[in-house]
Amino acid sequence: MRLSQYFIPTLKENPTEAQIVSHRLMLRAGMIRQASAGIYSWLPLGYRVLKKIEQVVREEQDRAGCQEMLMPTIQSADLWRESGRYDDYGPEMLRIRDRHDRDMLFGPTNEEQITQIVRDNIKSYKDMPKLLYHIQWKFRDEVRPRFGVMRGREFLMKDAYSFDLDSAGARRSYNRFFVCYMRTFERLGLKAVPVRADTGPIGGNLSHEFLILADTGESEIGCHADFIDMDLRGADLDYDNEDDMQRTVDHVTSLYAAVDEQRDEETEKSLGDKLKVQRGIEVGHIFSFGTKYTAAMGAVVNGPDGESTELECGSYGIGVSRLVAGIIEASHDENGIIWPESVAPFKVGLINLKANDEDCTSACDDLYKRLTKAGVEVLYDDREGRAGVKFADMDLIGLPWQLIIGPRGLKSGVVELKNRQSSERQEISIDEAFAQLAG
Ligand code: 5CA
Repeated sequence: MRLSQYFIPTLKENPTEAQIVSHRLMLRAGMIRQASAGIYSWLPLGYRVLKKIEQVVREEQDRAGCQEMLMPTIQSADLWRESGRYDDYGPEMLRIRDRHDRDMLFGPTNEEQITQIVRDNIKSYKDMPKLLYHIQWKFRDEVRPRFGVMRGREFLMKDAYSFDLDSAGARRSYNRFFVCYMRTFERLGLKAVPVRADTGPIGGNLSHEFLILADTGESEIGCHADFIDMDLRGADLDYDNEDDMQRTVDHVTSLYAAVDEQRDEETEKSLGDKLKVQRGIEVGHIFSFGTKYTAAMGAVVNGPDGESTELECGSYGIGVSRLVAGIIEASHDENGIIWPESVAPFKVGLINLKANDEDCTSACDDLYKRLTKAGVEVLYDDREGRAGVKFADMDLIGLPWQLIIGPRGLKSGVVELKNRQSSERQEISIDEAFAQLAG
């Protein structure tokens, strides 16, 4: 993509309405614009990141054996009357009436919708278990939408649902998502701490929140220092081995982690210098709630003994749009965003230091074409203008690599490759730069 043609309305000044760094940087880098309170448009750069995160989340759901589908944003109120949540949900639910005077709503979550689908289409124990998910916009009329997409009213969520024949099966599904979440957040370059949690309006008896550590987080957590060093990505986790998974989950949950009023003074004292107290952002939440919805809505299957059996369920959410802000909170410096490579909107920012110099421009154009052809995503700053502005913009946007090409270097056959994260700079030949980035 040529920057001269890209729609990326960057801002030099800090917008006054933004109280936290991710909100400031998302506005300044031209990623989002507010449409109304807690509702945002995603501009091209922001949308690329949103899609990248969505894709990592999707790949890890698929790997865990969960099947993607898509349910609507608008749901019927009658469905929610069946579960009893139409009245319970209160003013957070956006209620709509259609032209036939039927009560509808913009879904804040989809337990009822998926339970209806399973109830109407699965009749036998032989079709169990089922793990299903979708990635869809939600609406919650939050009292205080704030911090940009961190706490929006409209937001993108991955929500998955598990259906099992019995509680042992439900526990296996829960473990599977637990492990899947550890892997997902690791791939996104985040340290996420699983914390035992309240189930709130979703209900149930077993629940964990996943929090990433950031000073601007809305919750205070106390946790064992081992969470900070834990690395599950390299672990050879095998979803087919239930015992392995239970071991992993047991190990992780045996370490102390508690949030806000659930923190325990005595345990924290006993941890000594192993205790980490930090603020956190909730990026995921998993629940096991037994037959709460299936019983209310009559979702049963014929069991092996011919008896009808209520299904045991769980639901598993990840805040996809919140993660865009969460990753920035966890990864930035005074100059701007530092994207982990797995979700960066482009891998490389190619800076032409002298766009009115024919040789320099032809070298840049050439390399841009070669890299693009090799499948490398490049944002090419081909604008005329001052080098300082280009450096500042590129640092603000935060692509993992900057490739800086100027007439002086070219004379001696070198270009500069800068790593945004480490600020390390290398002077190398064009071919070496190409090999490093395309390799
Ligand atoms: N049905 C369950 C799980 S599928 C559920 O709705 N869980 S939740 O309420 O905890 O939401 C799941 C995730 O969505 C949260 O962990 C959070 O990351 C994200 N989320 C919730 N509310 C908002 C919001 N107002 N803005 C942005 N993200 C949100």
